[in-house]
Amino acid sequence: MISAEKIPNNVGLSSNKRLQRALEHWQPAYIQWWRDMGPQGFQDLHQVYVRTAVSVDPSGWAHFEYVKLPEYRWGIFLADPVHDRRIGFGDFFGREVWQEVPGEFRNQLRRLIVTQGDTEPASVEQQRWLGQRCPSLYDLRNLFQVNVEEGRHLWAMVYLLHSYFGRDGRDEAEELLARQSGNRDKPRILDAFNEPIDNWLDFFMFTMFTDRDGKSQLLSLSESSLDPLSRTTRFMLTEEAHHMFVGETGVSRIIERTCQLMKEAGFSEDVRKLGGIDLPTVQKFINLWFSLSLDLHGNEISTNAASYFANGLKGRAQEEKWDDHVVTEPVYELDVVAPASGGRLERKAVPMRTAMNEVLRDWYVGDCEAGVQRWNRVLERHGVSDRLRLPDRKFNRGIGMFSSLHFAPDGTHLSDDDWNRRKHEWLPTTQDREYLLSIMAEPVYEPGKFANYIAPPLRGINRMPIDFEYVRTEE
Ligand code: BYC
Repeated sequence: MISAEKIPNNVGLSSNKRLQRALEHWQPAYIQWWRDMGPQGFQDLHQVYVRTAVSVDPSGWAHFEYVKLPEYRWGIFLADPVHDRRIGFGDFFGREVWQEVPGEFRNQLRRLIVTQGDTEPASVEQQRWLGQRCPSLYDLRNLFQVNVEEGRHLWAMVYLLHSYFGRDGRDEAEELLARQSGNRDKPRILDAFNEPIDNWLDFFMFTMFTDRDGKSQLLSLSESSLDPLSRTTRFMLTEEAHHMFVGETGVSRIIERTCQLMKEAGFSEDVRKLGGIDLPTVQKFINLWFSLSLDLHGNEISTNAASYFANGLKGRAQEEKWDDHVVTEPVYELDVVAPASGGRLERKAVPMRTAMNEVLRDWYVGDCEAGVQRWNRVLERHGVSDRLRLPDRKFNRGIGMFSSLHFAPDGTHLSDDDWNRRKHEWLPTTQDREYLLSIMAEPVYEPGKFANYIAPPLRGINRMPIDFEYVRTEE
């Protein structure tokens, strides 16, 4: 239902005056944060054709209208409850799910919710200058759609903090607006969310790979025994799908245009001469964002992950697809770095529960792989023989057991010297970034026009034409 309340919601906020007051108190701080740290230059003068969730049923969460960004209806929406839902995994398997936070799991749950919550405003901060360099109005609108939904996802986590964690939760909610992406003194919690995203190739790779980590983490949280966490993340997942669409099709359209330019240049690979983005550069950005997003899954062997699983707090993606939901006996085999071996790997079996981060990473890698194969089909269709690929999981890791060593994209172990000599072949350099900024310097704000380095999409948003005025200045 469309709600006329100050904070749109389907959680009966008006019947819980204390919570309503707490959230109404947080709201102005949020809006101020959005104005300071959200899309720069697109606050009051522009109207954006966005999808707004007005309820969780299929007709309600795809409601399109023009809004000024600060007036977006950030609301609190939980997916409908599942009748007689039971805990799906871990030591409490089969018992009734919890509607309140059990005291003994309070800290762990708070930590999970804060970590998840922290990523949402972080991504808005990372992307706040992109509007000034957009390749089209269609893309500009997609950027803002992603941004407002990340803002709403922050609301979702803040709702949980305010509702179930009392004073601590309110303090954490304030901290979520105080940390800042890339800030030296108060950075965001997870590393990938402190990386700058100042060009559109970064943005599309981020929405392809990092939002896909969002998908895997949200899938695993949607299995949670804490029912409100499960219901809120389930609804967030419906919005997340569009973000990955933006990333995957964005890169796909760049590849499409690169192929066209390669043909124009007589199948030369040097499309930079024609203002395009060459495939080696695309590959470098895949290498960067895939490896950063692998890190977001945590350590390969983690007692935290084992404990989350045992307590039913955070599970695996699509738990119902597994046979054993308790997992006390099984082991997981993985390659570990043999001690003092100079990078030699050995196969080791560890209790499956301690490898839950790795299990989720497996799911994630498979999902990414399918996306890269779809990109390769564009190359195939154009008769271009180059192929894009995911780097080995050990490549460029900052978290986990491979972070102390260096590996090439094919998984070969490298000495520090070799790595320093060769890393520029595999990761974006300052020159690559300068080149990208040079071709993105002029934003394209004319309806139906696209920057030279990217092909138009196949169709518009919500069946609107491609040359629809997706973002308009106020008359
Ligand atoms: N960077 O035992 P471990 C999204 C720390 S994206 C920095 O593996 P655990 C989105 C860890 O904090 C999804 N530090 O840890 C996408 C711990 O530190 P302390 C976000 C890291 O607890 C796009 C230590 O290493 N959701 O939604 O299993 C746009 C031990 O590690 C990192 C979630 O993350 C890192 N990458 O951590 C917008 C879900 N990784 O306390 C949004 C909630 C680990 O020992 N979070 N550390 O000093 C979790 O499930 C877990 O916290 C982690 C793994 C998956 C992050």
